[in-house]
Amino acid sequence: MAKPRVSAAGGLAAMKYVFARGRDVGTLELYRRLRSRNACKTCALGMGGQAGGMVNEKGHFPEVCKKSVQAQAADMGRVITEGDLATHDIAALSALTSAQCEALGRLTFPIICGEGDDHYRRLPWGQALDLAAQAFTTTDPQRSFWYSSGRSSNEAAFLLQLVARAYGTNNVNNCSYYCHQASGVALSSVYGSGTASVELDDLSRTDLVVLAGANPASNHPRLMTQLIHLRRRGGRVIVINPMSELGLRRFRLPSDARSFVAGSTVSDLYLQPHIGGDAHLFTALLKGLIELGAVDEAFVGASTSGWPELRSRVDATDWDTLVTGSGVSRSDIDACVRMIAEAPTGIFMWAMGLTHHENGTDTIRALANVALARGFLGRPGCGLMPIRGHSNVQGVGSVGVSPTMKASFAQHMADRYGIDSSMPVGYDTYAGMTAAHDGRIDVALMLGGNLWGSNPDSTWATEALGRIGTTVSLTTKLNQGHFRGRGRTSIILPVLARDEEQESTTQESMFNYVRLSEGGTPNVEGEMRSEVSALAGLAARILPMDRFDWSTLTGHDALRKAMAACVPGYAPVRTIGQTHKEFTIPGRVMHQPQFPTADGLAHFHVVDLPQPRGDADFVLMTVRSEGQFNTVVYDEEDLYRGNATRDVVMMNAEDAARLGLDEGAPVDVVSATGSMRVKAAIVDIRSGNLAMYYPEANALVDRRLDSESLTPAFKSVQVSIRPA
Ligand SMILES: Nc1nc2c(c(=O)[nH]1)N[C@H]1C(S)=C(S)[C@@H](COP(=O)(O)OP(=O)(O)OC[C@H]3O[C@@H](n4cnc5c(=O)[nH]c(N)nc54)[C@H](O)[C@@H]3O)O[C@H]1N2
Ligand SMILES: Nc1nc2c(c(=O)[nH]1)N[C@H]1C(S)=C(S)[C@@H](COP(=O)(O)OP(=O)(O)OC[C@H]3O[C@@H](n4cnc5c(=O)[nH]c(N)nc54)[C@H](O)[C@@H]3O)O[C@H]1N2
Ligand SMILES: [Mo]
Repeated sequence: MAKPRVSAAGGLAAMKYVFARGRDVGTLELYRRLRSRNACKTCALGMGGQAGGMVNEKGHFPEVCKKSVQAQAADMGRVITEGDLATHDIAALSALTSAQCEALGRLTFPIICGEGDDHYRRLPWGQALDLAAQAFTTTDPQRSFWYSSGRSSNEAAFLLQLVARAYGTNNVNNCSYYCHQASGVALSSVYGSGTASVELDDLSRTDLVVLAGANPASNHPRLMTQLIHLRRRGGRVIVINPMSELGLRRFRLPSDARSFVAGSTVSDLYLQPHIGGDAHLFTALLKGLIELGAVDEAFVGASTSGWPELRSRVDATDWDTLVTGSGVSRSDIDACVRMIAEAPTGIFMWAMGLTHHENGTDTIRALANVALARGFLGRPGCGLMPIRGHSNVQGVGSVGVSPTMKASFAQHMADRYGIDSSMPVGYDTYAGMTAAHDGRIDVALMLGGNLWGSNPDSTWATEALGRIGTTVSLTTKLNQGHFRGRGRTSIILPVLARDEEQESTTQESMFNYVRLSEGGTPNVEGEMRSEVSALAGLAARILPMDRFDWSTLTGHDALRKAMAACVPGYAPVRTIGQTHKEFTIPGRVMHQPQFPTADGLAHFHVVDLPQPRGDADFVLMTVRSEGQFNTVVYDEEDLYRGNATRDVVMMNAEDAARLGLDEGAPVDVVSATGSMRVKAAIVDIRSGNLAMYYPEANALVDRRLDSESLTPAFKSVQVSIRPA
């Protein structure tokens, strides 16, 4: 069995890491940057902003995690030189691992690799923008594709979608299609808004947290403070996860002496369903609550619709189906039902473990059904909370980087900028990739991100991106996608991170809180420009000047005025640059049983359960380690799962014994899409289920999508294991 080097997550190992990175880049400088008034770069929990770095929305200090230190240190230090590019041809760069790409350092000048060239070379900004613009002006806008990751500012994201639409296409989308889109679709159908119904304060009042399909000990470490404080107040935490994650059992809070020394217990009950067994499990919990008489009939009667239909479906579903389908024993289900029934208030939260499935949207509806049946909505301390990924992924979506526009937003775009509201609906992320694979994309603009590493079926992704005429990337650093997922011509423009920008920027947290980042200066010298300035440079070259004077939109204040006028709920952003007053977007936090649906009610949904698992030997999920941020790998080791390297397949001890495999034995993992030779790593995971690391394992992930959210099923790949 793989033995983690630590007995609890967080704690000293995390602190040591902070000091080691400090030694690399200068401890004082690192601390100064972490404390600067900028929203934290990593997850969407939303630290920093005007209260200063390492401070949360409630003003609590210090809130720092290993992730923010990694991300911060990574933007400081080494730079890529022209010599590096001359000595490494594309073949050599393509052979680099993610960690090696990251170690190359910051990109500080524009570069290009033309059709047929075998090297990237430096070129001046003016020429880079001219060449990029030429790719846009010589094709039909419908043959272009615009993508944004979730780390960019609201100002840049708003400008990106405006430029794309003024140019003539709705082909604008962001990484949420591969992330929390299922949550947005499901929540809109439940309560008429696609984001969390809670604010940070609700977490400090609730009696119960149900945490499903998420590993915040690695991915949202600041959330651990809330869970541990909840338990100290006498509340309870239920974890639903096929894998026993060390940090969801025991965690040491670096900011709390007692927890730091002794470690804190995180969960009261830990259920390990099959991968994809959640819809069965939530239905079982609902059936149990009904049988126990624990349904909040008053809330259900007055504030919801759809209960009678759902109830008869649940009554008609037998316990055997639910127990077998979920993989959780009846006694565990009963214990969980009792805990949910005993709690006066509760918050249900989840992440990719629920969204990355073909029935992702329905699984979240099944979760919402349980919360609604207990009346855990429309009251303080209650609600539904998708644990968002990137630090500004929610803002990027709010300000319009999406292939469809809300009616009022579209009206503003038409009135102010003359944007044609009859343009066809644009490509979502996967549709854009498919169009590229079919040879229907001539030019793509990427504001951050790594589409190559994030897509399923890496061979297909390489082909798709390689068929694009010109790819234009705006980035802080180079990643594998810039080498293995390039257009025939690829142009890369170096940009500033949010804490290096001359002008302030805004971001939106998962609690619907809009923050102001005041910017700063870069720690490395170079020609990097702000994201807005790079986009504006492109806009000036491709947009018709007769319809609107686009040059008035290059300043962040001007963009904030435009956002205040166009984006629902963003009015206060108009003056945030002067007042520094951060704000919660009105109408999203739900403390009254009155919901933004047409009938004002919250809606139950009858959920069809997925078919029993096929005859594949195993189901594989692809997950993150605590040493990476998405496709960017910082450390080979996964401290919390006890893996020294990433080329492993994590499996249950009984499964390994049945296959005659010891820890470290070489195996081939084979799917319909590909095969990888890795080593067996024995962990505590539900038998019949496997885990491997993203992004490497995208070589195995097939291209099945959830038909409602259009998100790939990154966490349910059918595979077999062959001893090598
Ligand atoms: N350090 C760090 N922080 C990050 C990121 C990062 O890469 N590194 N990425 C950011 C982004 S963009 C995102 S979206 C989030 C991702 O945050 P998470 O969603 O927490 O990350 P994952 O590792 O993809 O998967 C989380 C958990 O889902 C469980 N799981 C998998 N399949 C199932 C299932 O079928 N059912 C259930 N119940 N559980 C399942 C896995 O065992 C794993 O513990 O984190 C954000 N924060
Ligand atoms: N198999 C599998 N695939 C997955 C997932 C999975 O769990 N399993 N998870 C999915 C999820 S949840 C997500 S969100 C996607 C992630 O998809 P993306 O968001 O496309 O990928 P990232 O790896 O987050 O992008 C990192 C890159 O962004 C750039 N960058 C960093 N900071 C900045 C900045 O300040 N400005 C600019 N302009 N660029 C910057 C750098 O080039 C960096 O290398 O992947 C998805 N793919
Ligand atoms: Mo994500």
